[in-house]
Order: sequence, then structure tokens, then C-alpha cells
Amino acid sequence: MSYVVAVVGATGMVGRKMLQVLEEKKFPVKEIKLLASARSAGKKMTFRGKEVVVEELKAESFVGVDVALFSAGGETSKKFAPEAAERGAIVVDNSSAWRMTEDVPLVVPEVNPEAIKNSKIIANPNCSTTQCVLPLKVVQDLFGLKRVVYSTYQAVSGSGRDGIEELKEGKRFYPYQIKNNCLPHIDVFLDNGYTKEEEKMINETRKILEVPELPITATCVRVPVLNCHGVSINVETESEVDIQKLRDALQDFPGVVLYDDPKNNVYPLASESDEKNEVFVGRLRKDPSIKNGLNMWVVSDNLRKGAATNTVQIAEVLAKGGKL
Ligand code: A2P
Ligand code: 11C
Repeated sequence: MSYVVAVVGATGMVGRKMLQVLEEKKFPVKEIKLLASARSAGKKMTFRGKEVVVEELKAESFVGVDVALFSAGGETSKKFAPEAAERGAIVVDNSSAWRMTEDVPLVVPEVNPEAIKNSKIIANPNCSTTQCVLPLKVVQDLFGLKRVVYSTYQAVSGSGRDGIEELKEGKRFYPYQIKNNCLPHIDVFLDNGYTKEEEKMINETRKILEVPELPITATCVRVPVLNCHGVSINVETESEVDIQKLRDALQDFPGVVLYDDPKNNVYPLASESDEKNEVFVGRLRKDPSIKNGLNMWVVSDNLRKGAATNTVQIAEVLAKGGKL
């Protein structure tokens, strides 16, 4: 079987990465439709060595499409995902538009593929959440989760082209310069003093791991790194952590690479995770400040596993399950 695939936002950073990942993973594409705003209509892009003309996104674009991968911002997804679904396409949406909608599954294929069921719209989590729920699922299954504290070190590519241009070329985009700085400010501030990014990490983790009441807190920080987010995760567990058991389980878990040999300076790094599809986990150690505690350092390519790769993996689950 092969499929008609639409990429909505094909000209953007994540859209381009989706095309690259579809090629690399040899996703069975019969025909590809590249959709973007009217500004890009007529532009030529390449997929599998062939030129493809970008079309303006319209509701009719989805006639005959089996699966539509969206990464064109929340407003576009809100408007066009139902249009696509109505026309028979299954939508995998990388925006935040549908993530917390009750009947929309929020999926990381290594963690909760069963959540997909027969949904017509499937949401892809925020990049910083995605990379955390893989090791957290391992901890949850082994020792149970009691509380999670996230501290993130997020790359400028999470802000799209604007962030990259600021770090590379000094074009100002952030409220303060990012060079030589760390900004404890990602997305907008909410009335409770948290940012929307922090709120997303809290809510999305609870939804994916099916622990709606789990106490979680987060501080999200933008750092002067081009690509790959780092997250320090402090976890309080129900039962005592056995580091060797955790190491073994992480090594066996799909999509996770254990990089944990501190004596030989082996730990996850942005520079080593760039352009990789896996989540790198290291600095595993007990937290002796609480009864059952653990610290980990988790790094992943936010444009790949945090966005394009996870979206394509969801499409793979759909294809393998005969749902397209
Ligand atoms: P375009 O390139 O035509 O503006 P990024 O997040 O890297 O800026 O990419 C955003 C992607 O979403 C681009 O492909 C962009 O297309 C697309 N996009 C933005 N707004 C719309 C819209 N209103 N309709 C369709 N595509 C849109
Ligand atoms: C960032 N995590 O690094 C954001 C980007 O909800 O999909 C992705 C925002 C989202 O700025």
C-alpha cells in the first residue's frame, strides 16, 4: 500500500524536516501535496529527487488525501484540520491547536500508540514534552511517578527561523538578546506567573502518561543553542529507584539512547543529538534530598523527535495499523 500525503506548512522549518524524514524513513508515498500560504504558491521544492510545486492551502486541497501532516501554526490547524478530516484525510497535527481537546489523542508512538484508536485528528506534543515522556514512561512503569520537576534549556530553533536568525545574525527577535544570555521566558506569560510553554509541558505530560493529577512543575529557559533542547528532570517516585534496573530498561526502550558514562565524559549533548531521531538520556543519579528521588538529563533534536519525526512515526503507526 502507498498513500497520498499532504504536508501543510511544507515551506516552513518543520515542514521541510517532515519531507526529509518521510524520505529517510521511506514512508510509502504514492503522491505528495505540498501546501502553504498563498505567498508560496507556485514555488518549487524537491521530494525524492523530483520537483513538486507548492499549492495554496484550501479546504479542497484535501480531496483524495489519505494523511495530512500539519505544521503551519495553531490557527491554520484549527481551521483546516476539520476540513481535511471531513474530506477523508487523517490529520496528524504538530500545532498546539488540538492537543488538549478531550477526544483528540496526544501521541508519542513509543509511549501511547494505543491512544490513536479511530481518531481522525491526532495531535503531536510540544517538542520539550515529547523528549521527556519517553524516559518518564520507563520510570513510571518501574517505580511509579509521584512528582516531576522540569527545568529546560531550549534551543532557538524552537522559535523557528526568527530564533535562528537572531542567534546567527544578531537580528533581534527575543525581548532580550539571546547571545550570551539565558531567557526564562518561552511563549507568553499567564496570569499565574508561568509561561504557556511551562503550562504545555505540565498538561501534555499528564495527558500522555494518563496521570491527570500528577504534581508537575516546570521552568522553561531559552538558551543560545541553535538546535536540540536539553531538559533536567527531577522525579519523585513511588518506590525506591534502582539505577541499574533503570539503565537496563532505558537501554531496551525504543527511541531512547542511554549516554551515561560520566567518568568518561559521556552524557547527552545538543551537538551530538543534532539531526538524530532518538532521545538521549544520561546523568542518571538518585536524588538523596527526598525519600525516593531521581535526576536525569535528557536531550533531543526538537525539530526531529520533537516535531517532524514524531509526526511521521504517528503516520507510520496509522499505516501499519491499516488506518489510512
Ligand atoms: P509560507 O512559507 O507560505 O508562509 P515556520 O514556522 O517555519 O515559519 O513555517 C510556517 C509554515 O506554515 C510555512 O510553510 C508557512 O507558509 C505556513 N503557513 C503560515 N500561515 C499559513 C496560512 N495561513 N495558510 C497556509 N500555510 C501557512
Ligand atoms: C519552543 N517548544 O521551543 C517551543 C516550540 O507548542 O509546538 C513548539 C511550540 C509548540 O519555542
